[in-house]
Amino acid sequence: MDSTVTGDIVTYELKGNVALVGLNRAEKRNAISDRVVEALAVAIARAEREARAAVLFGYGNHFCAGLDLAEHVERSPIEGVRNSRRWHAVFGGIEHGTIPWISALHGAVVGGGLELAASTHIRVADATTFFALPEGQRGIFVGGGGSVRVARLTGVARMTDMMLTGRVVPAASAEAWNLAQYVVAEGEALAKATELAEAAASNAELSNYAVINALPRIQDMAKEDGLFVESFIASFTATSPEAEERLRAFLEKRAARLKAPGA
Ligand code: 1HE
Repeated sequence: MDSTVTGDIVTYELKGNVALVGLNRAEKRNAISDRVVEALAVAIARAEREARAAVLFGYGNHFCAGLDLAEHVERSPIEGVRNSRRWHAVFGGIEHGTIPWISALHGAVVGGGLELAASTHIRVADATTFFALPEGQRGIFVGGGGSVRVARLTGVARMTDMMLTGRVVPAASAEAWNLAQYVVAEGEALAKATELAEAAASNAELSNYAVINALPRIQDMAKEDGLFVESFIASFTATSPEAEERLRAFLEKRAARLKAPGA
């Protein structure tokens, strides 16, 4: 394994062409301090340069306890705005970068931890995972993109319930709530997320870019605008040299065939 650790608070390893990025502050349940945000930004930039897909996970018993509340207590209103905008910029680098991100979730995925997971493209939750938005209990509001990203995943009604009542959503409900696309047995999220990242990494880079950048934007467009944009992206990706080679490989029977699940 080509492996490097860039810092103690966020770890980085390159396994083949998949970057493994770990939140490594287990003694504080991987709470997101300013240092964690900046270390994440470094790891995201490095993954963009070196990898074709990335996995985000947390060390210890929890994926992430959200915003570091100890730091937040000291902030003035304008510092709070700057902090939130920085989270948006860094998490936006995951959501609208050039490579797919898969998060491996376990234990608490709460507050800003859920906002971070929501910026990844695929979420894999193990059986110990629970989701919550305890901002109301702390006297604050989501500030890491949750009102946009979490609300789009769960729907506004479910997010409103989580925020108003402190409802904790267990792994067993994660797929129905659209908080995770996969639910696996305890301890298996990282392996599953890595397997999915390897699959995504084998796609054409331009197709992955279109999926993670065009698909969410098209959802925000009027129907006719979305169809119009889709045609251009379809033509642009299909006429790339990589697409031509992949299409030829299929026609010449050099490409793997799809298999029915379990076959
Ligand atoms: C923290 C944080 C934190 C733990 N900021 N220090 N997030 C929350 O409201 C969730 C708060 N945390 C918890 O509910 C629990 O810690 C957990 C369910 C995640 C884990 O429980 P447990 O029993 O394993 O750990 P613990 O004993 O509660 O915490 C261990 C240590 O981590 C302890 O510090 P210590 O010095 O006493 O050992 C905790 O204080 C510390 N810790 N969570 C700071 N979040 C951009 S807007 C986003 C807004 C939000 O994210 S609001 C939600 C914040």
